[in-house]
Amino acid sequence: MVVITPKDKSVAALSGIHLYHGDISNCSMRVRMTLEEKGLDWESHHIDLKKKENLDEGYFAINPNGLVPTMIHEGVVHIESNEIIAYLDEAYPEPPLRPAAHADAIDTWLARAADLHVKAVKPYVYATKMAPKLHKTAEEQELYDSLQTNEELIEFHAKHAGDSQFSADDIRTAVELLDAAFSDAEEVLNTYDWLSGEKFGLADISWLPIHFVLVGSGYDFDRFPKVMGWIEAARQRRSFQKGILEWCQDFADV
Ligand SMILES: N[C@@H](CCC(=O)N[C@@H](CS)C(=O)NCC(=O)O)C(=O)O
Repeated sequence: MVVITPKDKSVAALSGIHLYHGDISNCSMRVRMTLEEKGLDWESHHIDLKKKENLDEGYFAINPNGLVPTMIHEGVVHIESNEIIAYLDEAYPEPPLRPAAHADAIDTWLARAADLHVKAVKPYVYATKMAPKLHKTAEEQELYDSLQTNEELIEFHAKHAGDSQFSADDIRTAVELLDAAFSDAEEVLNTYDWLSGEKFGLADISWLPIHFVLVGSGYDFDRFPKVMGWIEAARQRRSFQKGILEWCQDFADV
């Protein structure tokens, strides 16, 4: 659980579940899916990343990294999507999404998703089909630098601002890491129906949004037939429809 004390103290007065999230954000998708799986009501605070609505002092006063999602649960501010979904599963145990028999493997998938986000998922998305929509002008980058204090994020965003581009090395590294992860997923899916084991769970919720934004960015999944079957099964779930498709029908076309 990653709980923070925001500069904006007014959010402590919010009751219930409030989610600051983005339609195209894979990290937001996993929280929306979990809320749907758990049947929880939540209040939406939508932040349009293509309009750079997160580059706002007011939002940085809630989430110091200026990232979505941020979940406020009874006035307590939670960040980090993979931590938020694990927290929700503990706070609302039904239906269980992290069965004991597969808990370690599920935790490993969640940690891997968190680890690969800035190293692989984000560079791939920002450098491919979505690049023109996510590109920051020099002015937007200047505003970003005035708000952001997280060194990793400053470095990441400087790579695609103004005339800068991600290097071929950045993209190669991203693709290698993603290929390795989906090869491992293919192996798990040779044995089980879901990445989380016999039943749909948090590992699926963590990785389905990654697949969704990568496929929308042009990543080739034909090499992974089990992964493709997994997606077809997942698309039938209400949480996929409500958490992903209702907000973002086609990642590349938004
Ligand atoms: N580790 C964070 C990453 C959050 C993140 O990078 N969110 C993206 C959307 S998926 C975002 O807000 N991007 C805007 C930006 O980088 O300025 C999490 O898992 O919640």
